[in-house]
Amino acid sequence: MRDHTVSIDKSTTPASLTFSSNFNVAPSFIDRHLDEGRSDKIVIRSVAGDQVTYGELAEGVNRAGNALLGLGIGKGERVLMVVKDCPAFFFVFWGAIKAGIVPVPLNTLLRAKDYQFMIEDSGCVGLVYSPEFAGEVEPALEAASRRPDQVIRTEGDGQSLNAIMTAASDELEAAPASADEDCFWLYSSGTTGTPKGAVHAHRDMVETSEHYAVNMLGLKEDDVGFSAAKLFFAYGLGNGMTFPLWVGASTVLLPGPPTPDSTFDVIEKFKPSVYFGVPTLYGAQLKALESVERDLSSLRACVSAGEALPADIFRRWQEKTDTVILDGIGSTEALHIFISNVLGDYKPGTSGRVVPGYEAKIIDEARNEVAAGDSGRLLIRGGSTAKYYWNNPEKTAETMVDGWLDTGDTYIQDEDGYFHYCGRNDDMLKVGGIWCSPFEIEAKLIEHPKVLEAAVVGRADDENLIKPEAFVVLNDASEAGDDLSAELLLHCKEGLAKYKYPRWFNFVEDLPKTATGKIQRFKLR
Ligand code: 3UK
Repeated sequence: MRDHTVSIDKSTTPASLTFSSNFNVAPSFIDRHLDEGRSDKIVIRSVAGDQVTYGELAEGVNRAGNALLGLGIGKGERVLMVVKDCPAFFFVFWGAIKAGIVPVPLNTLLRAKDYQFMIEDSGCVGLVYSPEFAGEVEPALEAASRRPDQVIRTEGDGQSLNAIMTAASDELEAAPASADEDCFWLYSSGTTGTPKGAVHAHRDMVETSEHYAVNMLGLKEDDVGFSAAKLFFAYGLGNGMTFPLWVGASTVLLPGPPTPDSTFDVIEKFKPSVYFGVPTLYGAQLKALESVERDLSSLRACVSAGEALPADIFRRWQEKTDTVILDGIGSTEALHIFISNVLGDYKPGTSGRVVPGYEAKIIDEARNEVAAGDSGRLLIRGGSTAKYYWNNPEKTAETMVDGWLDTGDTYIQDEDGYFHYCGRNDDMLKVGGIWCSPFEIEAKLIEHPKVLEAAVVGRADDENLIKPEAFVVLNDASEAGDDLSAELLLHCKEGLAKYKYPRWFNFVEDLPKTATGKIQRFKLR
């Protein structure tokens, strides 16, 4: 086999993937398209007006890789990315990988305190950010106990990545690597509130693209993908970047926040064939469709992930748009969806069946597999799962056992093989598809001088989607009331990522606790 190639035998299900011994994944997703005659095909369209062809993409990737090397960033060193959905995201991510550097895309909705942790934890040598996020990134750099050698904005005045790329060479050899070597990281906040860097290998994006995008979604060269979930999420990274790139298709980018209006505008203007959303957004879109007509006729399939899709949202969306929403469960650690519904085989209200290429088992407390119809912990195994958590051997040992990944979710598999979601094994919440730690919200509430104690739990709203609810013990109970609720709400909104504020406040006299003083959140739910 030549260098940097993967051969795919589709005569079996799952397809079997064989990687060349020298395998850097960038040429398979980027340079291959030049050989296959797609140089002039547009791969990226953006609401901001950008259009990028496969030829321009390959050139931008080489320039960005050379720019990072020129800044002195070496093989295996990390570059954090706080970059909006735009062509630069593609250039930096793939340029780094091609150059043997490890890109680490970060959630752009976070606050300075979160970035500070990641700057310190990752030991990154570089940080690239969109100027829009300076307000949170710069204070994080100030506060951090170590500063990356190279901090650079994607664009704007002075020394920007853009300017360095223009001066850099447009030729770059892919750095030697192997299918199982570290390639990129994604931070996950699951299980406990502290983010953990999930380290992914070069093979992982090939595995998800082939097993999920090609085999389950039937994604093809003439598809146009649109992901409301941003590229920095594993979900968005696949939907909006790796999947379209894998099959030679194209993608539409929305740099701003995904709202019913902004997403409908994209669908009407760019006519995507596959749309990727999250339950909360589908719910909001349905609400909006009660009062406006929108043309969604370009869609052949819709996908939902991040949290369970209520069957009622599935049904109403099908009624309104005549398309089905394929719910699937994925995770940052698995990189993408491993149990899913598919066109022609779906059961609303379930996560579907195992994606060929993955194995799943549900186990009890004694780690024995449970019978169909019984609930237990969901473990999965497959070629795309993270190798380990950076700097966190305890969590690695807890979560990744004998090649199996513990999802932290409780599931029941029914007689027909469909998986039914039954909640988390921990107190973590998914809000709008994004992790939300009750501990973090509680800590914020306790910072307020009038608050003595606080507990946060998930509560289903009128669409059956989980949102944070706060139970608060005050220093002076007589201050309880709507004014104080409003004050606490403002306090939370100012200090936490936007989606994390409690939607309900309850003032209580005390909190249910164990003998050792641990809050019993399950009693409040
Ligand atoms: C929950 C779901 C029920 C579940 C993700 C698709 O969400 C993604 O990754 P995260 O690391 O969270 C993983 C956790 O989220 N979850 C996700 N999807 C569903 N629960 N039904 C679902 N359909 O608790 C899981 O353990 O943020 C989703 C692709 C890639 C992803 N990273």
